[in-house]
Amino acid sequence: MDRRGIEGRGERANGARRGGGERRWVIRAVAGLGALALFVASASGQQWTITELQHLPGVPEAQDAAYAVNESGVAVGYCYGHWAVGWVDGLPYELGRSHPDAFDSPGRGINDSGVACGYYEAHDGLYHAFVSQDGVATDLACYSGLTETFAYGINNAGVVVGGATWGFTDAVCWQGDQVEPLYSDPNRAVDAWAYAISNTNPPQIVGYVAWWLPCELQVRNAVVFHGNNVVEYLLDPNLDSVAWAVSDNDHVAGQYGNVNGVRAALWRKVNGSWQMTDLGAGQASGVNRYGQVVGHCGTEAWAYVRDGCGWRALSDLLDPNSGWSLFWAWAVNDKGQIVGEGVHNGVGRAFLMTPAGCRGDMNCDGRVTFADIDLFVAALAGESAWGCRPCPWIHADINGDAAVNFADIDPFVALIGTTCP
Ligand SMILES: [Ca+2]
Ligand SMILES: [Ca+2]
Repeated sequence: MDRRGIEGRGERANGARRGGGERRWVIRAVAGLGALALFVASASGQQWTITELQHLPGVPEAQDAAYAVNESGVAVGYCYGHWAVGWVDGLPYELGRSHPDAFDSPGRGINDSGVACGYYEAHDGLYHAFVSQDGVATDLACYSGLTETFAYGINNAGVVVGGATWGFTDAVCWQGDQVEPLYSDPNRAVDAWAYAISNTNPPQIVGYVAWWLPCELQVRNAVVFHGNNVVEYLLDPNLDSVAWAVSDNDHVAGQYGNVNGVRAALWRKVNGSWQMTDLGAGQASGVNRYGQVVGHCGTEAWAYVRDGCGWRALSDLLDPNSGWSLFWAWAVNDKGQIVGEGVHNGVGRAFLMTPAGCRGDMNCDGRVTFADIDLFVAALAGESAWGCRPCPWIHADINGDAAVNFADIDPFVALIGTTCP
């Protein structure tokens, strides 16, 4: 069975204020630097680059997809019908094969050490979860009564999350050769899936639990798993919702359903409770620590990259003559790199998109200079005041807390004169 059908896998400056004296000082400091900026020529213009992730040689042509990307820009995914692949600098490699006749295998997660996870279908028709390291894949354990396993996410500690299923599904977590249920309903009335795990300590694990209703209807509830069948709901349990991704600072992305259909959702934990932002029609599959979200709407990849332009087609960020149609954006790393799937010059290909600029580079020219000061000051007025500009407002979040405020001023000043990595 092809499981792809069931997967998917704004914040203003927060108003925090320092003491009056210190506040006056930082305003004077930045205003003084701003005056200097008048004498410096500025360059601007967000330039996203898109890289085709090459098809594995010798594999029949079909749709390729990249599902995950780590902080080094190494992606993992799928060449339809084939063993799982990864890409380094756009060049493909096989993730390693734990079963000689395995086929139809997506790589679903990769950590910053390059350890990947995914699953494959064997010729007995059953799916098996695996991890792959240094070209060697190993099957993940299963427990009694369950015959199929699916691995979706792996963190930097090597903890893998996913589902184990046989007619019903338990959300599970693997550590080394141990497997533990995160949520397992003894009455088998609830299905649970875990899709993503953060690098925090303790890790945040997100997914959904779903109750079967009469007439084979199922209502899913986006949750954070705390183990031992304890879950934290992200939304009113009467609304269908799924959490597909989690960042390392309490951002969760997913979807929910209301009378207007399926909506992309971004949750953020604020003062101990989860607050949801409705991004618009569609589904969100990936999120990073800056609250940038990627996913799809209809037949197009969409994204919310915090440039003040809202949730919109990812193709808007590309040269219209790129030759690409983008279907689905699956993941975004903390550098803002986005992976997904689309069609390039008529063939189904996976892609990696890389934004120009970096933190502190407010005009996206690749350097942090005096020319960025006025724009940084403008960003301090908040995301809505920033408006829709070619370079993300979130570049002014220098300390990486997903807010832009006075706490970012000193680290911004320290970056002046540097070049983006
Ligand atoms: Ca700049
Ligand atoms: Ca910040």
